[in-house]
Amino acid sequence: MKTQVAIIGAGPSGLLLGRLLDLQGIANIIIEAKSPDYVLSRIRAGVLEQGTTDLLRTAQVSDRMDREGMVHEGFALSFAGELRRVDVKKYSGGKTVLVYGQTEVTKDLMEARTASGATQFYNAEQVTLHDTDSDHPSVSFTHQGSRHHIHCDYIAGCDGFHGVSRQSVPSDRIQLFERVYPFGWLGILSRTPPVAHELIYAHHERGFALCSMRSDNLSRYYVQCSLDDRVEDWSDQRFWDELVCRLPEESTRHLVTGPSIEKSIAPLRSFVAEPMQFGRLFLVGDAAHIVPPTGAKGLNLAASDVYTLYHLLRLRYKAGREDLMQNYSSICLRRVWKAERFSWWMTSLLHKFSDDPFGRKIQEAELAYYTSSEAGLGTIAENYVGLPYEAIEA
Ligand code: RFL
Ligand code: PHB
Repeated sequence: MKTQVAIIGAGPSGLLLGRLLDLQGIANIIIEAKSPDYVLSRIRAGVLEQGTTDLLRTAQVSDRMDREGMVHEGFALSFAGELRRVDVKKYSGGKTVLVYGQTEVTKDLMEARTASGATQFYNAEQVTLHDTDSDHPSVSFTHQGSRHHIHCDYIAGCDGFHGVSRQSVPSDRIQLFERVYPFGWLGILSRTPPVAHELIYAHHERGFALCSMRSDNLSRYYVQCSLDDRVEDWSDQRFWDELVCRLPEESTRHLVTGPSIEKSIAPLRSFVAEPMQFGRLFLVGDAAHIVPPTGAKGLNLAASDVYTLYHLLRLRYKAGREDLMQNYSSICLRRVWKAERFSWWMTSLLHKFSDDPFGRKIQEAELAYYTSSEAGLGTIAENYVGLPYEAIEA
């Protein structure tokens, strides 16, 4: 088999890149290790930056998102028993975010890919990358018992943190930067109306909590938990009791509880691989970097990588600008590190790291300072809505 771009992974990065290339007539094949149902069963991000929604519109997969997504103009920070609103729209010069789940984004992209008839292989096994340093790279894999070999011009490694793409780079050519946090997030989804119209990020002496949502009758809540905790340790009742403890009373008055329909624990990690390109292999999204979810940046950062790679490939195929491809890593990394910084900062500000009351008081003072200063609110807002994308020079 032959194609122009082989895409490893059918998460949001791989599907979005594939869709954008399809619309430009740039041939691509997606190779995914899991089944479509498995990919759709992962409940992850919920907040989309304007850059991400604009890109989904360019990809012509935005009809349902624009109908069902909820525009949010702000969110609340709760600390020391108080609730303070961050007017994101006001302090970012008019920008907003859209609450629309990653599962729905993925579903919309999968439907568009299936409708277009573009080639894709799910349940691929033993995916292997070859000759990425040459001008004739290829990918081989086993599908339904047969071995396949795809020859291509470029490989996009969109296969997440545990994927094969980054792991196939020799260790002396890649530098890894990492911080693992000493706690996780326990998340539940419940078919109940959200406790508030906007998200609430809560700092509390018992640990962080987050109230989010997917729709008017679907809530997503998180509490900071120990890395030793297992999902089985957390009955629904224990979860709700803990959430109530960590929220201010004016919020919990409106809390509607109910059975969880999903419950999972995610560890928190900051991670960046440098560079993000190796010959003809380009790492995209979680394959190259991970952020703790506190800043809602993971999926949005994946989208900005896709934006960069898509525009470079378009210039490569439509204008013969092969020379620009070498800029991919440096363009992406400039934005990646700023989002890493914001996610690390939000995580440091809002979580319980120890029993040290001094640390908690400093966090409360920092929250009080940022939420009472125009400059502080501006800093939070401009990062939360997403820093601008770098123009791709033609
Ligand atoms: P994904 O979504 O991990 O998709 C990668 C795809 O590659 C497949 N794959 C392979 N395919 C072929 N061959 C192989 N050898 C392969 N190995 C893996 C996988 O099956 C998968 O389908 O990466 P992508 O597309 O870059 O998208 C990134 C986002 O998914 C990610 O940034 C966010 O979901 C991060 N994240 C969150 N971000 C937020 O903004 N808010 C959140 O609340 C939030 N919660 C989360 C998260 C990530 C989590 N992970 C990774 C454990 C919660 C969790 C649990
Ligand atoms: C979510 O809705 O899952 C969500 C929202 C905001 C975050 C993280 C997760 O910062």
